[in-house]
Amino acid sequence: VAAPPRGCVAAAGSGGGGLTRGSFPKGFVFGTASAAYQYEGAVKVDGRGQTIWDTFAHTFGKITDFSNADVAVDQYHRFEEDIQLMADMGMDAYRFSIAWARILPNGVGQVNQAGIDHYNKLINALLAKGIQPYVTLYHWDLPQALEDKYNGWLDRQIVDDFAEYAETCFAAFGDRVKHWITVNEPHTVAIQGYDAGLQAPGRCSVLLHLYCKSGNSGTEPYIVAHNFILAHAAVSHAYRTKYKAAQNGELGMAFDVMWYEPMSSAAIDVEATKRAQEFQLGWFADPFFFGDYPATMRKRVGERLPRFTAEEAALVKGALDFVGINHYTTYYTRHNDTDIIVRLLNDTLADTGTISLPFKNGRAIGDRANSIWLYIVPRGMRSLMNHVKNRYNSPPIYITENGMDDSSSPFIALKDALKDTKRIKYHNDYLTNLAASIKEDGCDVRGYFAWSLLDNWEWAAGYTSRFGLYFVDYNDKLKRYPKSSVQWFKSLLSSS
Ligand code: PSG
Repeated sequence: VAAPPRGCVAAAGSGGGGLTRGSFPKGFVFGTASAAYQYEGAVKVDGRGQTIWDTFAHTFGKITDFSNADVAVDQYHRFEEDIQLMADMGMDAYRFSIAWARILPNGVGQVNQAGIDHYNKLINALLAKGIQPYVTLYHWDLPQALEDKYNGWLDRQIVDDFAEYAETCFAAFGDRVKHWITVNEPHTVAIQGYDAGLQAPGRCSVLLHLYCKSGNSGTEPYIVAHNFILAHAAVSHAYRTKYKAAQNGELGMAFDVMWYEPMSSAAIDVEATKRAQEFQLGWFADPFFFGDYPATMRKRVGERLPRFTAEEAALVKGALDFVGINHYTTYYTRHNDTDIIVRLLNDTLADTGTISLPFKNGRAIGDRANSIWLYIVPRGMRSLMNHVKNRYNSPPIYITENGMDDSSSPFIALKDALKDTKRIKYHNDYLTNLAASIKEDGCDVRGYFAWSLLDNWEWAAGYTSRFGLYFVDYNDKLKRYPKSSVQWFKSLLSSS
């Protein structure tokens, strides 16, 4: 790996707030984040079963650049080199996901020892460098066998099967893994996988979303959401009754949460803004803290919103040990009268009765990254932390993802791609707001994971988006090069 470029970046701490380790509480954890399907490659190696993302990526027309993640950034084979890259920055932790289909190629039943061996090696190599593993059990790569058998997350059977998989992981890795994230972004899966149909398994109402073969955008997102919540609760119960005494770890979920600001000061827009957040974070977090979905959701979704039995509610409530937050951006929200759209489209967005946009009076809310959805609004981080603190009575929080992407244009020279001053500013400004939420507002935030360690396969955007602190050269053997942000993190993490 080339030496970090010199002279193009100011040292950490020189950005506005003078950020140092000391800006955060003692023991605050810094790490980078990743996901199996976006990183590993080696999809046919060592007995790995097929997943719904293999299927989706290989379906013509689903991925922007017609790519797939068969090779990705080959972390399956290069994890030792990549762990050294983390160590070079002084990172305390690494968030990665386990591919369910490497552990149980058919989703349930026969355990694949080669898969267990792989993650043992990865975990041990991390610990040997003093890097703590934060392990996601489900980052979207469902074994295809379970999709084929009973439509995956649409069927209640998934709750038991996910628990079987999770327990296999606790038994194999729980002596060393103390932080588990059961599910990454259940909300994104519900919306993108079952309402818009833009991600695996690519289901949506056939009538108005012509590119889906089957689905129902008005019911299925709520059903899979319900099963995600029940699955976490089942796993949490199993962990607490069978593993916690010996392993003493913690279980959370990683929620995707944008911040919303009202489009105008009109009461109707302020109300809509609150509602948008209830349909996003509230949908998934309220059941864990209050035992049920937000009342607004019950009112607007009606009988399409599943119910928890008293027994289930008791199991769900209190089942989160920490709240994981994937936060990237902030939008403006206004009321949207959807009577007609509801009848026609009948999907979850229509249910919210809101519309959220990154513009107000033609002006963008902030600078844009490469992804069309990613606008840079650092103050949103602080507002969001305060929202979580106030609504849920100060739970422990980890920022399980935060970051921005650059474009992957082949016309950008390598040396220019490595000068990611915009990314440095992004992390500096979001972290400054995060530090203020802790020190000035009393939010209980325990750690921060930058998305992402390396450039990687960005789902439907394929390789067109570069979220990494390290650049990956897709034309030259996947060589890794530090961007300027690597030096910035290194300075921050070696400060006191
Ligand atoms: C998260 C949040 C938004 C869009 C996509 C994501 N948002 O606010 O509109 S996906 C999330 C995911 C990870 C991705 C990463 C960047 O967990 O796998 O690579 O963020 O999109």
